[in-house]
Amino acid sequence: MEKTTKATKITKTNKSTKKVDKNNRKNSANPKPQTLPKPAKSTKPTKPAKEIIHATLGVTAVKLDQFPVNDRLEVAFVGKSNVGKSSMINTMLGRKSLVRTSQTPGKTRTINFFEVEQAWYFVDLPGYGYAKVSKSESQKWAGMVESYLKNRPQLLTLVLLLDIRHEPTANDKMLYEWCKHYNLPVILVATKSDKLKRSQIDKYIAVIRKSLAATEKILPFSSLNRAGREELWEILEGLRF
Ligand SMILES: Nc1nc2c(ncn2[C@@H]2O[C@H](COP(=O)(O)OP(=O)(O)O)[C@@H](O)[C@H]2O)c(=O)[nH]1
Ligand SMILES: [Mg+2]
Repeated sequence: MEKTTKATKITKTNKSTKKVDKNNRKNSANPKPQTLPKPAKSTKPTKPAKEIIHATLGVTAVKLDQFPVNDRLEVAFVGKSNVGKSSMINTMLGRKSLVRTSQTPGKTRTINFFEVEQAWYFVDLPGYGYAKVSKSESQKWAGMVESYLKNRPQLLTLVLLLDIRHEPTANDKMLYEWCKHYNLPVILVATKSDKLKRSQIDKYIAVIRKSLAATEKILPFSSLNRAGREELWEILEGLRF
C-alpha cells in the first residue's frame, strides 16, 4: 500500500517537472544561431575535471613566525579586494565555501594557508585597494604581504588576479613588477570572464596586458562557469614537476 502512495507522489512530481521541460523545449526549439557560444579557441578541458580529495584550512597567520613550517609547495593568490580570490580558490578546489566569499572588504587581515592534498598549500593573501582602508591599514597589508613573499622559498608561484573588465590598479602593477624584480613566477588570471561576451574577452585581455606591459599569457577565469579552471591546474602541475 505504502509503495503505491509513494509512486503516486513521484508521478505527480514528474508531471510538474515535465511541464517545465516541455516549456523549455518549446523555447529552445528555434535557437538563434548567433547565441550559440562557439569560440574559436575552445577552453573545454580535454581531460576530466581535476578532483581534489583533501582540502582544508590549515593555518591562519598574521606574521612570519606563524607561517607553517614544512616543505609543501605553495601557490599564493593575490589581488584587490572583491576581485574573486576566495571564489577562485573554492573553484580550484571544487568546494562551495571552504574559503568565505564576500566578507566585508578590508576586514580580512590574515594569511590563510589551505592544505590541498598532501602536496600543496594554497595561500589566500589579504586583498588590497579597498577605499575605506586607512593608510596605516594598507601599510600593514604591504608589510604582511612583503614579509610573506620574501620569506617563502617554497613559494612556487604567485597567482595575480585581475578583474577582466578593469584596468590594473597601481597595486596590481606594483605586485607584477615586484615579481619580475625578484624573479618570482607569476600567473596572471583575469577573473569574472563570464561578465563578458566571448567575443570581447581577447580585447579586454589585451588592455590588461598593455597596461602591465606583461609578456606572459593572461588566463581568463570564471568561478561562475569554471572557465580556466583546468588550464590553471595544468599550469600549476606543470610548474610542480
Ligand atoms: N560573475 C562572477 N562573479 C564572481 C566571480 N568570482 C567572484 N564573484 C563575485 O564577486 C564578489 C567577490 O568575490 P570574492 O571571491 O569574495 O572576492 P575576494 O574579495 O577577492 O575574495 C562576490 O560577490 C562573488 O560572488 C566570477 O567568476 N564571476
Ligand atoms: Mg576573499
